[in-house]
Formats: sequence, C-alpha cells, structure tokens
Amino acid sequence: MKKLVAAFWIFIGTLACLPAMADDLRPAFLLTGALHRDGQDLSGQWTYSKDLYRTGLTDINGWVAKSRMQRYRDLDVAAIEAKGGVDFFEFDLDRGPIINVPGAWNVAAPELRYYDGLIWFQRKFNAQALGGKRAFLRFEAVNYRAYVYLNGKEVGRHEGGFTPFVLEVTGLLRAGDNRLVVGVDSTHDAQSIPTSITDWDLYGGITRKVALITTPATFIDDAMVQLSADGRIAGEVRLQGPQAANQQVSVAIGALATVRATTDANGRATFELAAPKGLERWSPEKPTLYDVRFSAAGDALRDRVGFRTIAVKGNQILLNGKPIWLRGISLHEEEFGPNPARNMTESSSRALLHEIKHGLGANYVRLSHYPHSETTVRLADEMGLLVWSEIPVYWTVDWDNPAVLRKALAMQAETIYRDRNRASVIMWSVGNETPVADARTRFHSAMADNVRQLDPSRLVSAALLVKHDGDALAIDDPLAGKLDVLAVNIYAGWYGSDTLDAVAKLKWKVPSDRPLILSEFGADALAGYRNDGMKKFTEEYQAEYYRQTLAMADQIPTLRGMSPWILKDFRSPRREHPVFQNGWNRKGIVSETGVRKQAFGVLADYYRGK
Ligand code: GCB
Repeated sequence: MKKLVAAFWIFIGTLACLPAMADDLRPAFLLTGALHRDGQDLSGQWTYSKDLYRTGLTDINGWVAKSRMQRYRDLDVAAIEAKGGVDFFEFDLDRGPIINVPGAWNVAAPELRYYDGLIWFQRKFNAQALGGKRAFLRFEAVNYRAYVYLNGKEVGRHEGGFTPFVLEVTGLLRAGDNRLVVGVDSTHDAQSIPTSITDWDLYGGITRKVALITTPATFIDDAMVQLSADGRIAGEVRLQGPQAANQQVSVAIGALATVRATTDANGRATFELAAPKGLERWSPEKPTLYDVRFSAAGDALRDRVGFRTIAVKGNQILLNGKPIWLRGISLHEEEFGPNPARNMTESSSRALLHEIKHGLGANYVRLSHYPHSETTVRLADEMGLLVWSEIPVYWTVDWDNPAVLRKALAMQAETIYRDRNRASVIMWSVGNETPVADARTRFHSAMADNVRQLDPSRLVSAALLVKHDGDALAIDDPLAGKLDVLAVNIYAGWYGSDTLDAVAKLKWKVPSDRPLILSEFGADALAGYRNDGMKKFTEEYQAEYYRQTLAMADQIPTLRGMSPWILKDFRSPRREHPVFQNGWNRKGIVSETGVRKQAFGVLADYYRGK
C-alpha cells in the first residue's frame, strides 16, 4: 500500500511538469449527461467514522496504516470480534453513526460543526450481475479530497470540492452485496484550490449525489452540441469501449433535424449542420430547450439543450446578436433555512433561482465562487437565467507552483466538460479578487488560454480589484487584456474610508472598448434591524448603500450589468460579530430564511427600470 500511495503522488507530480494541453486535461471518463442514464442513486443513509489523525490512510512517519485502522477494509468486524482471538479493530463502519448523503457534515452532529479533516463514509448496496455491461461510480462533488474504495480495493482519488468525477468499477462490483467506502478530507492548505481561508463555510463531505451507473461495453462518454457564432449547430460525440471506432453516430435535435457522422479511430465524431428553420433561440425571456438524442453503438443519451449565441462587440454584450444588460445577483451554494448543509435538491435550488428571477426580476446570476451543482445550472437553463461560472481561484493561491496551476486547469476542464451544453452559461471566470503580481497574472493568463482552448464559444472574465487613481476608480491590472468582459468588485461605502454620500460621486476611468460589469458590491444588514439612524448593519444603511452605488453605476458608460453581493445571508466563519453576524455574512438582500431586506426592493425597482 505504501508503494501504491507513493506511485500515485509521483504520477501527479509528473503531470504537473508537463505543459498543460486541453486534451490531457480530459478525465478518463466523463459520462456526460449521467443524470439521464440508468443507474442506482446511492443517496440516503451512510455511516461514518471520524479520523482526525488520518490513521486510516497512514500510520506515524507516513508508514502504511495499521490494518486495525484501515476503515476501507471489506470485513465484518462484529463477526470477527464474536469469534474472539488476537485481532481487534479501532473502527467499525457497519455500526458507525448515520449521516445523510448528500450533504455537508457540519450540520449532521454538533461535534462536526467545525470539524475540518478526514472522515470515512460507508454505504452498502446491492447490485445485479453486469452481464457484459460496465459499471461506474459517479460522484457529483466531494469536498475536498476523496479516497474511494469498493469491496476493500482502492478505485481512485480525486481532489477538488465542486466538480464531478467518474471511476470505473466493472471489475470490482459484485453481484449481490457491495461495500463502498469513501474517505473525505476537507482540509485545505496553501496548495489547494481554494486555499484554507475563504469567506464561506467549510462544508466538508459528500455534498452532491453519488450514483452507480451502468453502460453497454461501448458507450457514449461525451456528447456536446451548441450553436456556433456563425449560426450553425456543431458538436462532437466521443465513444469509449472496444467498438468505439468507425461507428455510426446519430444526433436528433428535437423533431427539427437529425444529423449523422462516423467516429474516427479514437471513437470521436464531429458534426455540423445549418440551424434548422424554425429553431427557436434560447433567451431569458423564452428559455426554449430541445430534446437532443445522441445514439451510437447501441447506446443512447439524451439531453435538454438550448441554442443561443453569446459575443462581445465593442463595449456591448450580445445575446443572439442583440445587446443585453445583465440584471443579476451573486449566489453561494447554500439553501434557505436556519441550518443549511449545502444540499442542493432541485426544490432548494429552485427556491433560490425563483427569488432571483421572479422576485428580483433578474436575467443573470453569478454562481460564486466555485462550480455550483449541475442541478442548479440545468435549472438556470430551464428557468431562463444567464450564468457566470467560476472555479475557486480566490484571494491567495500558490501562484508559482506548477502543480497548483495544473489543479486549477483540471478543475476548469471538469467544469467546462460538465456544463458546455448549458445555454445559460455564458461566461467562465478565471479568478476572484487576486492581488496583482507577475506570477499571479501568468497563472490567470494560463487559465484564460485554457478556457479558450476548451470552449471558444463563451466569454472569459475575472472579478478584478479596483484602484483609487486620484479622485477616480481605475482598473490597473494587466490581466484585463486577456478578458472579453471586465468585471470588478467594489465596496466603497462599506469597506474603506468612503462615506455613503461620496459613493454616487465616484468617477471611473475604464477602457471604453470593452464591456464592464460590477461582479460584486454589497453591505451587511441584519434583517429586522431598523430605525436606528443610518448605522452600519441596519437595513436602512444597506438600502441607502444600494441607492448610492446604483447611482454611481449609472455614470459608467460601458457598464453592461451587475451581480451585487449577494442574494442571501450565508455562513462564514470569518464573521463573528455577536450581535449582527454570529457566523453569517450579512450582505444578503434576503436573510438566511428568505426574509427580504429593504435593499431587495431598491434593487428590484432598479431592475424594473432597466
Ligand atoms: C469579496 C469576496 C466575497 C466576500 C465579500 C465580502 O470581495 O469576493 O467572497 O464574501 O467580498 O463580504 O466581503
């Protein structure tokens, strides 16, 4: 085992030294559209075992873990104990406490509230004989590192808390009872993405669904389709398996058109066709989705896809060729309620997006600061909300470390492969509020190049910092040259020395040839704290802050949208004022339970006027 562990990290180390090419960022398996595939949902009751000292992974001095500590072993501890004898164990997942998966562990038990480390999870399940089919485990998200074992054998590892990963288990799955054990380590460090300090909660755990998916021996691993800038429908299909080469592929776009292609020696086929007459373009006002059916080699995959174009021309953002103004709001992945667990069921996600779309009258949402669940992005498609998507390259990062860059590029690739059929997603962001420096700019530039290589059809942006330049605000950041849309976070009137009445008068020096959006602005208010003068943390102060900032925004000629910070109060261990915060960032324009603050009305009125 010790050798195996060493070999694994060496492998990662070697990868880190290679130049990052988009294609070697492609995970071994994607199972695009897995939500629509045959499978067994492994959500529900799992058991767990805390492992603060990581004794299940390694012993002291990095030696192989003691067998009595290896939580992933496939054995019946109680039965062995009943026999008596020399063997004993310091765990038993079969009799461990119960936890619901998916969901963060912080809300599962008081002792786990601020637990930050390794926990082992176990789920037993029954499977049928595969009969020539293949089986995969697909994790939608595990925060932050996952060590996966089936029936006592390691099947793989993954790093990154917000993107899906797929592990083949065809050879390990048993007809009958199976034991799945996942070690989840929530610890972040200077080389993780994000690093250990953020402004949101820890939320360790198996935070999104896990499914056992079966496919034919040769199957459609990836299928992409979109409307290209020149108004043609184009895409690609990738097969995996012994019969992947020279296969007929057929793609049906609703009842409007069917196109055929043949896979090459690598199982890849591309296709293209003129947009059929009668194709309705997707937009926030009319989010038309088509049933798209990909078939090949006896496998079939369906998706619901919208078709639209997105572009920048001068300082305008064009959706389907027409200028659009992004009436938005930022959102963390955290459901309404007094004790959220980052468990985004369809209904909890819908409740948030409904408030954005129908309460606020928005057409746009910044899904900050990491890839949100596929459920949310698919709902944005269905409900008609444009999406800014980002990975958590946030604040500080080990900019000079090629292994960290490699992780960022891989995370970005996993996000893009997951979401590139989503019409709602119009912008990939490559960073948030990172301090300007050469190494940091090189890092972000590599990310921007990577995005363009993986997906040339969408816009690239980043949330930048602004600088006071005399009496004006300016973007002084060489990264700006890499972006299609400039975006800035601005907190004048909340952080810093500007008084509220100075905000509306702030002048801006920004390039005239590029669209600008305000990716963040905001102020804290405790819902219900009112009528106490214009003091910070009152609803009045936050509402006035919005009025002043919106007046300032109206003076920026190239402003094409905004996503104020933030829809809902959210958990953050940075925020410990005992009266106003108690572990919550209060910049929501609604409270954690959904009570609207005064600023909500100010923004909704402003959007009605846009
Ligand atoms: C920011 C960050 C965001 C924080 C916010 C705040 O600039 O991008 O993650 O939560 O400020 O509330 O200070």
